[in-house]
Amino acid sequence: MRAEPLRVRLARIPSHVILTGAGGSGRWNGWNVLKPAYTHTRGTRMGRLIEGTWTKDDVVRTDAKGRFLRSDSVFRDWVTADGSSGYAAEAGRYHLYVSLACPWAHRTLILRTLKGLEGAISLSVVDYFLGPEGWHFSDAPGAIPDPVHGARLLREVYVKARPGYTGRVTVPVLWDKRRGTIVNNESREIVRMFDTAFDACAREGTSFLPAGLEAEVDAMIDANYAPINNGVYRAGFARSQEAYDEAVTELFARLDACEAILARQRYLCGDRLTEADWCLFTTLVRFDAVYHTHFKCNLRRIADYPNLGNYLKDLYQVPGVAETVDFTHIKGHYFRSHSSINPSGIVPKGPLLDLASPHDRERRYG
Ligand SMILES: N[C@@H](CCC(=O)N[C@@H](CS)C(=O)NCC(=O)O)C(=O)O
Repeated sequence: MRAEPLRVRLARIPSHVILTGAGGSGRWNGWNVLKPAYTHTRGTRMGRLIEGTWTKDDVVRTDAKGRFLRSDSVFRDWVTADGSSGYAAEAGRYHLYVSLACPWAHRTLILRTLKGLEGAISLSVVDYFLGPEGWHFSDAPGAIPDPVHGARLLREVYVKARPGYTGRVTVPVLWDKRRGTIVNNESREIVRMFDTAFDACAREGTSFLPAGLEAEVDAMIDANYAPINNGVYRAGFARSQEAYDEAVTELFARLDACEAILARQRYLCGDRLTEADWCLFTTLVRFDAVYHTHFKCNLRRIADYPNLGNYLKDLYQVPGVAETVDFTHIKGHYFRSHSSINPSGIVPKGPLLDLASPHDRERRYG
């Protein structure tokens, strides 16, 4: 059979199909332009540093099966109470860079607040829009410029720490003003440092790593990481149906498991709030507003789970926490920055959330 002319084939394309280039091969393939954009889109464009130079020619990384791949954080030094690591926990020495949109950075902000470290560890908040230049500072509501370097872009901070740096420019970042470098840019480790190393500078004596429970807390953080915290990204940035299906199935299986744990006890590791709760919280609080629609994690909402839904409110209502949750930054970031997922950039008005309304956790578990 003779192939139809391209003009005829184009005329039959349904209006919801977005035309893009000829796909990744670089060779002309007439049929490629007829595919819906999502089957071969090059994905959300992101920049990164290569040997200290910014490159915009980067996309979300996936494996051969279209599964989202997250890069490991590069700066992994530790602040310790006694300074034996070369980084002593001292008031006024460290600066924290966060985005209010980012669930990883949000963890560190919560620990800084709950430990009462605001006076000891200074703070910058990037603008919520993550564009081709990476994270930037602005005077938008909620953003806090960089008092340490007066940087316009977060990548300047990375290059100051390591002029030949190759890698992603991510938040959170813990900067050492004394040694002039980044100590650490991995949220879970910064959470642990704030929780355990800074007691001499902390206003609050609360610990989120109760003695004897360390292994359980770590195991819980591990168990939730791949299916839930990273799972929403694995679903949202999947580049194949198979990869998406796998991520969503694992995500909801683990949410169901957490629902069962929370049917037995108030918090993930028993009757004490731990780092494991805060590591889960920052994903849960974004879930119904963003991940459910934007990342297609839509088997259920958190509000549909009796225990997880009430637990989310319980954590949100811990004094100081609600003030760290900024839905303008959260929704603005995801819906405006990921142009391959939401090309219009329109930020939805809803859903209406009632995280401040009464919950049943205290009554049930005291
Ligand atoms: N494993 C890191 C992940 C940090 C991360 O990926 N942050 C995102 C924001 S949610 C980021 O800054 N992305 C910018 C980029 O990758 O270019 C952590 O837990 O701190």
